[in-house]
Amino acid sequence: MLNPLTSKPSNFLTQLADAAGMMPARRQVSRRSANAPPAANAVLAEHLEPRQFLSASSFSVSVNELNDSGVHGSFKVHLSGTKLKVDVNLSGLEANQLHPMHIHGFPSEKKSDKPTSAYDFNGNGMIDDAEGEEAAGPPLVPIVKSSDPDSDPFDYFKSDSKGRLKVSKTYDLTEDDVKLLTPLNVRAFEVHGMTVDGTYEPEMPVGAALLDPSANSGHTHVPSKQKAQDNNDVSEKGKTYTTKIKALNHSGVSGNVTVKLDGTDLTVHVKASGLVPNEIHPMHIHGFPSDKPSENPDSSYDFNHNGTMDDAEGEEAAGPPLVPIVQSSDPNAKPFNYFKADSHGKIDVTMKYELTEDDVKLLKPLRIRIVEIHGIKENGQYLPEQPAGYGKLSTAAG
Ligand SMILES: [Cu+2]
Repeated sequence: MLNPLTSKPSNFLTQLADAAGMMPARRQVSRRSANAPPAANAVLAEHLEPRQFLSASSFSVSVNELNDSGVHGSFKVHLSGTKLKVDVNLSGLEANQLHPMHIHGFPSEKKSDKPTSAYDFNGNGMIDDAEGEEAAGPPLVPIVKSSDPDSDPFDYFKSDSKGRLKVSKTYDLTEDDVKLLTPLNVRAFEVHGMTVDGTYEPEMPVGAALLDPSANSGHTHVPSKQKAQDNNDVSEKGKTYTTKIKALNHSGVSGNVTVKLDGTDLTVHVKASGLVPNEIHPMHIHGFPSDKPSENPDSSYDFNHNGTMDDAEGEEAAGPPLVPIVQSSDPNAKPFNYFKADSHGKIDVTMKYELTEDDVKLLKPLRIRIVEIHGIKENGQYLPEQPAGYGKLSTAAG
C-alpha cells in the first residue's frame, strides 16, 4: 500500500544532513513504495508534522474525463522541499483554447472527493466548476506559465491545434503554500474548459484525477442534495441583498455591495476603496452549491498558521466562487475579465449579468452567500488572489 508518510523520516534526515553539509546533495527520489513498519512511522510522522514541507513525495495518475469531454491523459507531480514539478500530458481537449489546470484540495486536509454526479446539486447533468470545487476543494496551486503561481495565477496554458496539452514545469512555492498543499496524497488534479451551448466556458471541468486513489476513497464528504434542490426555484423577483465589506489581511479595504436577483438577471453594485491602485481585483459571490451556509473567513481558517487568510483558506470558509464579478454580461464566458482599481484604489461599478437557470440554482439562496474582494500587496509583491475583504449578504431593510 502507498503511504507517503513512510518517506518522511529518511528524507527529513537526508535534508537535515544536506543542510548541515554532512552529505553531498543528491537527487530527491520518491520513496512511495518504501516498506517500513506502520506503527513506527505513525510515531515519527507525528513528530515531523510541523516540518512536513521538507519531505518529498511523488504521484503519477491517469486523468479521467468529466462532463463527457473525451479528455484523457496523465498527470505527474513531484514535490521536494518548496519545488513542485508537474508533468501534464493531455489530449482530447478543445483545440487552441485556454485550459485552466489546478491542484485542488482543502487546507483543512479534508480529502478531495471525485467530482461525481453526487455533486450535481443543480441537477443539470453536468459537474459545474463550483460543484467540482465542493468535491475536490479550492485550487491550491494553479498550473500556469509563470514559475511564481501566486503573482500570476491566471496565466494558464492553451491547447494546441490538435487539442493536446503537454506541460513540464517546476514552481517555486513558498513554505506557506507547501503547508497548504500537503499532504499531496489527499489532493486532486483538475483540468477545465469546454463549450457549453455554443459558448466556450474556460472554467467548466473536463477532467480530474485523485492523486492517490489508494489513500482516498473519493467519497468522504458527499453532502445531501436535498436542501440544495429545495432552493432550486429560479422565480425570485427583485429582492435586494446588501453587505458592508470588512478588510481582510490588513488590506484597509472598505465598501458596500448590493446584489439583486430578478429571475436570471443579476445586478451587482460594488463601491470599494482602500484597494491596491491600478491592479486587477478579482471579486466573486462565494458559496457552497450544496447550500451549506458560507462562514466568515476568520483566523480559525488559518490552517497553515501564517497569520494570513490565504485564498484557499478563504474558500474553505466561504465556498467556491459561484459568480465572478467581471466586465462582461456573461461571466461563464469571461470568468477572468476582472475589474481594476483606479489610481486612487477605488472601484465603483454596476454590472448586470444574464445568468443561466443552472447558475441561478447554484447561486440561490443569496442570504447564505459571501462577497469577497481579492488582491493585496505582500512584501512588495502584488498577489491578485489573496483575500482583501469580504461581506456576508443579507436582505436590505425596507
Ligand atoms: Cu473570490
